[in-house]
Amino acid sequence: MDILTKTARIKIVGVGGAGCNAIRKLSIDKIQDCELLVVNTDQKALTRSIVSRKIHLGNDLTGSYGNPTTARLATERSLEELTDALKGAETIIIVTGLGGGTGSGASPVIAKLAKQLGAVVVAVVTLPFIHEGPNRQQKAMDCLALLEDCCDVVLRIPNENINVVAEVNRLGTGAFAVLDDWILQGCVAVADLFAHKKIIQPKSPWSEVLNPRQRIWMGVGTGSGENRFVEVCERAFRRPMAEELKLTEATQISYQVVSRELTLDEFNRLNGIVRTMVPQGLKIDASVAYDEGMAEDELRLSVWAVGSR
Ligand SMILES: Nc1nc2c(ncn2[C@@H]2O[C@H](COP(=O)(O)OP(=O)(O)OP(=O)(O)O)[C@@H](O)[C@H]2O)c(=O)[nH]1
Ligand SMILES: [Mg+2]
Repeated sequence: MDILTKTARIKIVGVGGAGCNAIRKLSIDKIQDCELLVVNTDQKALTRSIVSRKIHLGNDLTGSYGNPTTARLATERSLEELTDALKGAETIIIVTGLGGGTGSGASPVIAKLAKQLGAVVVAVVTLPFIHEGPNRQQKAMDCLALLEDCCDVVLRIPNENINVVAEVNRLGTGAFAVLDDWILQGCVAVADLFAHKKIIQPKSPWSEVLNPRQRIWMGVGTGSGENRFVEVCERAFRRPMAEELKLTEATQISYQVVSRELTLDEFNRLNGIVRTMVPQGLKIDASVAYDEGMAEDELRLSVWAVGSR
C-alpha cells in the first residue's frame, strides 16, 4: 500500500537537492505521525533518494540550472500531483536549502498550495554559507520573503552556524553531512510541537507563540542514561540551531520534552535545570509528550524563544 494513501497528520516535504538529502535520514529514523515526500526538478537526484514517494517537478526537466523561475514554473505544472500527495495533512513541513534554483523557486509555490489545502505550514530552511557568494545569498533572501508571506512558521538555519556546532571546520560534503543532521533535528523539533498527544499541554498554543517574521532562538538536545536531564539542557542551550536573538531579549520561551515516559519528579528536575539556563523573570511555557518509539532512558528537548523584530 502506498503510505500516503492513509493520511498522516504531518507531511514532511524535502524540496531540491539539500531538502531531499536532509530528510533521507528521517526515513530510517521514523518520526511519529509523519510521512515523507521528496520533490525535485532533477530526476536523477530523485532516483537516488530512498524516500519512496517522489514527485518530479515539471516532468521533463533534468534540473533548474540554478534558476528559481524555471523551478517555480515546473512546480506550477505539477500542482495536481502535489495536491494529491499533500491533501489531508494537518501540518506540512517544507524542508529545503535556499540558494539554488529548485529549493528557492519551488518552496514558495508548495507553501502556498499547502496553505490553500488548510494545513499549518512550517518551513525549515538553511541559508547559504557566506563563501557560496552573493548570488546564492540573494536567491535565498528573495525566497525567504515569499515564504514569510505564506507560512505559519519559518525556521531559518544559517549554514554558517555549523562552524560553531561541528568540532572541526568542514567544507563540502563533510559540512553538508553535519547540516543534514541538523536540519533533521529541526524537523523533529517542529514535528514535536504538533505530533504527539501531549501529557502536559502548553499554556499558549504554538500559534500564539510563533509567527513567520519573529526572531527565533531554537535549540535541540537529545540524551540518554543517568545524566540525560543535564545533557539535553546543555546541548540545547549551548549550541542553538537558530540564534536570531539573545535569550535576554526574548519575550517568551517555551520548551517541549519528549520521552517514552516521564515521571512528575523527572519533569520537575528537568524544569529546574531549564530555569537555571534562562534569564530570570522570563515566562516559560512547558509541554510534555510521549513517544513510544523512544528507548526508556532517552529524552529529547527542544527549546524555542521568540522576540519581535
Ligand atoms: N544540508 C545540505 N545542504 C546542501 C546540500 N547541498 C547543497 N546544500 C545547500 O543548499 C543550497 C541549495 O543547493 P541545492 O539543494 O543543491 O540546490 P537545489 O535546490 O537542488 O537547486 P538546483 O540544483 O539549482 O536546481 C546550497 O546553496 C547549499 O547551501 C546537502 O547535501 N545538504
Ligand atoms: Mg538540485
